Amino acid sequence: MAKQAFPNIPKIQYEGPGSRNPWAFKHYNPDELIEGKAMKDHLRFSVVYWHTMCGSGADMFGWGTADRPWDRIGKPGSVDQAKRRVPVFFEILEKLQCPFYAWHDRDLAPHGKTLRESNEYFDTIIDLVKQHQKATGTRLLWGTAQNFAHPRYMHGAATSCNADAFAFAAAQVKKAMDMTRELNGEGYVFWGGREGYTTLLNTNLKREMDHLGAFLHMAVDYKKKIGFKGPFYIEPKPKEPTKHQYDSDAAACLNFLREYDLMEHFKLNIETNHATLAGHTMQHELEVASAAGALGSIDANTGDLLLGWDTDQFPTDLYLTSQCMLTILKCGGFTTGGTNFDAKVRRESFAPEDLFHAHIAGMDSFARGLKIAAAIRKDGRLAEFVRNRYRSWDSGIGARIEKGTVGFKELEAYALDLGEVSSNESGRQEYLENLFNEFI
Ligand code: XUL
Ligand code: CO
Repeated sequence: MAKQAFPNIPKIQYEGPGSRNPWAFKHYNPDELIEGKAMKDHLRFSVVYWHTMCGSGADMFGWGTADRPWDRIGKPGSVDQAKRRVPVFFEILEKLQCPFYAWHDRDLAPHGKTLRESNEYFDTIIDLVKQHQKATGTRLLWGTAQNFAHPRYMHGAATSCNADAFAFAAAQVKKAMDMTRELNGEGYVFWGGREGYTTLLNTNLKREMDHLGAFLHMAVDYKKKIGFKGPFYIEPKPKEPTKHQYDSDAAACLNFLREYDLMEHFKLNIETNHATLAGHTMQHELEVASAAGALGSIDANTGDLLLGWDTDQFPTDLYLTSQCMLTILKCGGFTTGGTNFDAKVRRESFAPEDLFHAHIAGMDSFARGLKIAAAIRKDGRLAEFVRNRYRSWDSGIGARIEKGTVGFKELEAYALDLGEVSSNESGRQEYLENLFNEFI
């Protein structure tokens, strides 16, 4: 395939930490073994189509700034423009040595005037994407339907007060699932951008949540019908665009899935900026998902804590990436999921090559995070500290509580003879923070 969008950018190769070449990885060495597994299989990097190909740099106060030479010709929002973007995207994937990517239906192909027309546009671009997947050996990490941008979803999609909007959203998800299967996608994501409310004065919360539950059950039924084997993921986010989203954080999603008997069909796709909007750290959200056996995939980005909205920045903080990788390694690593850069270059980083700088930075930061996390695990002091901290549960009264062989009556008798709880030890937070720093 013709590769002309970035003629001056070579395939990005690993050159090691001493390299000063901006077009090289300093830490991401795809085949290097970490804990006996290649880095590329640990990290399973993925580029998103929406920010990378469709991001214009516009914000609520200003127009787009992004310079994208391949978008300069032809009509904006046309199928021709959508076609021109496909080879550019796959050139980026290949040059970054990025094995996966992700899309929304409507960022690959434009909205048509009718659903039929939209589906035709989508089919056309999927055909092209399929050829490029084959030619480059890249794979689809997940597909999803964009059920939040169009005015028809002003009141929500699956949770709209208008049943026609629900039906339209169902038709869109059905088609997006068909196309995900067509491209051998590894998974399928649900992010409920408009599934929530802005005021409770006009909202029947229970009815909306019931509708969302019914919608997801229909998706499960359809998945079985078409024989799609990959997992479904829910992506928690508390707000923006809505004031409150029903999938607000990992715990709320897990509760929703249990309440509507959907737990076995879904895992979570955890995004850093969404975690911080929910008032949590990314590691908290990962630990919550992991504890429920539901950690599926991550949207790797970061927010700006001073701004407080979903800035979707590329993740370059080594504490963040090390903490993520520590939890991910602890729970056995990704299976179908991956490290998906749901991130966009800054409005000021408008040049085409910034797309490469940004992804190289994210990939190197996660590669370092992986190496740091593996070194902390090999050292063993952190895990040993935590294990030791809970040793009172390994024998004696602790073991009996965990086994469920004692109740309040027995515990009262035990406590009456105890005198006082005199065995507490320091939690040593500062010591552990410094220990973590040894590896950064
Ligand atoms: C929005 C967001 C979405 C989902 C997919 O904040 O993260 O792009 O990842 O719909
Ligand atoms: Co996301």
